[in-house]
Amino acid sequence: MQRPAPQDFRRVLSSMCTEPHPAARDAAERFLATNPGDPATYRRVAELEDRAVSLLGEVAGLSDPHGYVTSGGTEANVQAVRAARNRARDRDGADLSRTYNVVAPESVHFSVHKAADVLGVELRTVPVDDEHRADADAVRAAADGDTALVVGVAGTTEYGRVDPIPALAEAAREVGALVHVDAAWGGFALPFTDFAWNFDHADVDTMTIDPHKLGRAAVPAGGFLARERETMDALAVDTPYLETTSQATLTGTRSGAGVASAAAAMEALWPDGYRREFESSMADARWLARAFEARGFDAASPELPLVAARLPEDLFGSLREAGWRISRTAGGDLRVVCMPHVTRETLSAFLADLDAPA
Ligand code: 0PR
Repeated sequence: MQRPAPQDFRRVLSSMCTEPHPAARDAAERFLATNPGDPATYRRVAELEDRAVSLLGEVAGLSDPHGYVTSGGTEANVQAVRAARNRARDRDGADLSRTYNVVAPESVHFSVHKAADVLGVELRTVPVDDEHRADADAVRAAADGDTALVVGVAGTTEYGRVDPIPALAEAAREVGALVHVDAAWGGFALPFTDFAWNFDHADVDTMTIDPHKLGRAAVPAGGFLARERETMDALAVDTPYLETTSQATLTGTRSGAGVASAAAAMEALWPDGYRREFESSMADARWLARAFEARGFDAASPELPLVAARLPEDLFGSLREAGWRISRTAGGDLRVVCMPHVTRETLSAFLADLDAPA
């Protein structure tokens, strides 16, 4: 029987996954059967996780980071909401009848909706401005004494926008809430920009930053970072029969492949490799946005390597039929995510299909 093969990445234009770096692929294969959920037994992978967290801290401007390699951005966002709710409860005397809320821009990833659902907190989403960025005044107006967490996105899923993190952090502090930055996708590009987004730039408590997106690790490898030890303590449960006696992760058995590949990818690429990839993807994104504009399609000027453009419905459909793996924003714009596998050659072929008379 023929061995099944995955699809290749050549026509994948709207995904946040990409080809893992060769060192990350190799590490994933070697550590396939290890479980960082039991760090005392699987010590080698536990050491790699410490290294991965320390490198994630470097990327995110945090010199003494706490955190772990999650199954993805969803788990990291769930944990951020969970930690904030638990810390608010501890502060307020563990009143389980009180409903806390999370304030976030409407551009927040749907994983935060899942988090609110499973954790029994109220999610208050507020409108974004004309540039698809969080409006700090709207966040301030929605926050109150029951706000456990304010979320900002650094690299939004649909438009690649960066929210005003320092202003959001100020709004959070006014009501005593914690601050979470979702840099799941943007985190490995933002160090090479002038945006204020990280732990060093603002009073940020927790962050999602995913090696399995722009970090070029194998799936599954998300990242959860916390400034304070207390945040991890707020997530920990007792694990009496393991060699280690508590666990702060959401999943139990975890992928050693993800952890090892995250460490390997960052060892190989931080910072120069990521910088080169960012510069080339950013140049491609700007080039593509201009190409859309030249054809009369509105395209927002990219801030990170993601281009959103207004394409007619039938054209979008025929490009999909031509085999392009493309998706749209909720507002109907085509989104092209310039991941490392998306080359100028690929984009030229895409434009050639777009120009071809139907
Ligand atoms: N936060 C942000 C800002 C995200 O963009 C995403 C995922 C997440 C959190 C959740 O991360 P996980 O999917 O790792 O749990 N954004 C992509 C999206 O929803 C995920 C994706 C990736 C979708 C590859 C399709 C795909 O082919 O579009």
